[in-house]
Amino acid sequence: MSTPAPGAGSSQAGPPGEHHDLAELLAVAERAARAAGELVSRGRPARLEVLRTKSSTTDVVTAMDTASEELLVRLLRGARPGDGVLGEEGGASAGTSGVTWVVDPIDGTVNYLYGLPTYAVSVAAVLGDEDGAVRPETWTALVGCVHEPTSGRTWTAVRGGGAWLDGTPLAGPADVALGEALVGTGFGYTPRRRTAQARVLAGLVPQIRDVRRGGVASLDLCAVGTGWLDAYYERGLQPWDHAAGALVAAEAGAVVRGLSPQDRAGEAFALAAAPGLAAELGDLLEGLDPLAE
Ligand code: LIP
Repeated sequence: MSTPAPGAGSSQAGPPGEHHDLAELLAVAERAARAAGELVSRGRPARLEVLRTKSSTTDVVTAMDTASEELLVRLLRGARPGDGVLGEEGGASAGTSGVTWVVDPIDGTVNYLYGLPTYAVSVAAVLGDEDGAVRPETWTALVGCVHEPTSGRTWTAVRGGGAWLDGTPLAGPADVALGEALVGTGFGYTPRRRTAQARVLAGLVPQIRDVRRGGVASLDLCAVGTGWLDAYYERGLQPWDHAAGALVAAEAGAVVRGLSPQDRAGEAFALAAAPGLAAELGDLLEGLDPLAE
């Protein structure tokens, strides 16, 4: 268990009159993420079968994705029965507390399917908006935990309280010039979307240090917060892909936004970097028209 987040004790969060103990939420998130990480790492069968596919034949779901999400839901609802859950494999279930858990049971499913060691369990607690909608564009992220089972590395973050890797505060990304930037990104699951993303990447690569494609959005966002990447961007992320990692990056000092500076990170686009690089990279990406199919 990482060091409790300083300043994460009981504090006013969300709309007036709401009171959520951020330290409690973080402890619940980390316990659940670690338990699910234990399940998927120790329980991975030698022959891992694809249960079904989603947006394309390469967008896979394994039995471990499902088992991990079932465990996460059981632990989170057991600890906080009044909370809602929004999970990659199980859809959504409303709560009464105003808090919703946004979970990715295995982020980096293709890596996990192939036996690659980089994948994560991502758990975030968010407050929905005044209408009760739970959407990245309007939610208030309260706490986040990204756990990488193979290394044991665990990133945590608390709204307004900071971000940590295994209890050590994160220094955040360096504000480097575009030409020196190591930039992470990712690709969707359909040929049409990947063609568009490759076009944008071709326009970007000559102007930056280099690209990294890890296949795990939550870890890419944590890498920005840890200074292991200077920036990360991707189009088409699902809420569970970025809910926790975006809070880690933001609490470590990164700007986390959509394509335009005034846009929130969401499915349309997500970008994370130090302030100066975020502005420079964002301008370059806007010029490459990344939302055109
Ligand atoms: C993955 C993301 C990654 C993206 C992949 C995939 P999944 O999530 O974390 O950034 O590039 O295409 O969407 O599907 O493994 O949960």
